[in-house]
Amino acid sequence: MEIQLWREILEPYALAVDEMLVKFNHIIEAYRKAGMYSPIEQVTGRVKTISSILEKAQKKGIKLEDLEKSIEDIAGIRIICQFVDDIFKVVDLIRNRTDMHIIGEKDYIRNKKESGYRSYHLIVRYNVETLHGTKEIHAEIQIRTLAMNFWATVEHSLQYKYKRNMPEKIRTRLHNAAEAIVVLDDEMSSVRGEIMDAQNSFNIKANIVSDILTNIQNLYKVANKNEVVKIQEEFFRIYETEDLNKLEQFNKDLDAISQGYRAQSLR
Ligand code: 0O2
Repeated sequence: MEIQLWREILEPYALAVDEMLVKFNHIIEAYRKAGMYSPIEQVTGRVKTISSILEKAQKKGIKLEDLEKSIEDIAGIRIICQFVDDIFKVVDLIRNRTDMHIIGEKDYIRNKKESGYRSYHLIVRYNVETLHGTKEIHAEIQIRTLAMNFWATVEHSLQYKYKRNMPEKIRTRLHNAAEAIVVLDDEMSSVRGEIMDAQNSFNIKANIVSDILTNIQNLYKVANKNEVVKIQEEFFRIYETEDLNKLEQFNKDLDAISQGYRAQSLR
């Protein structure tokens, strides 16, 4: 097949990956802006390379004309979570969306693969708008924890290095490492509450500080400079106490002062 034709075939998949990345990143941002813990830690995406598509087609005996129908991971999204529970939250989140329809599911978390690989896979139907109209494509979404991703990345590189001849010693080590990853994920889940509390208060504090700084910046335009400098000094003093409640109260007081100035300017 000509390179130009490949480009045309892959274009809608690239568009789908770009769009889905924007959507998943927006979910992360929305959670964080609301001062909430995001079940999605990070998201990446890729379009399968032509050589990788051809390799898979050859391995599975897929005809060239059936490529798009039979290879479901030409568009691939990888969602990384901190904890195993988050993976199932993300699956539900995707299940409830109207722009991605799940048509296939593989739970390699509860049923890990022979290799030790763990991850949750979804195949979704997704529509993209092209110059020639709406095109329905399939995309694979892999959802896994940071620890599972670490294992899969290392194992994938070793698979690539040894092709089908991975030495038994390395295979055994990878199996042992996969077991260790299960223990690590379990341990992290058991301290999840502690970790999430710390991360939540970090996000809440970041949002309050950002509000306070915007308020102070706006006050510079309307209030007496000396008064604003005093407010700023008071802010630094409270900030250093690391007391979230005091910071929250200070933010409310500052809102009231700002509203007062706004009311004055309308008179
Ligand atoms: P790439 O290079 O990541 O795109 P199968 O017939 O079982 O071999 P199938 O039917 O395509 O594969 O589906 P499966 O098993 O869900 O695998 C799809 C993708 O999951 C793979 O894509 C890998 O990305 C990942 N994966 C599956 N098994 C393993 C594994 O043992 N180790 C690692 N590191 N990744 C795995 P590709 O196209 O094989 O590879």
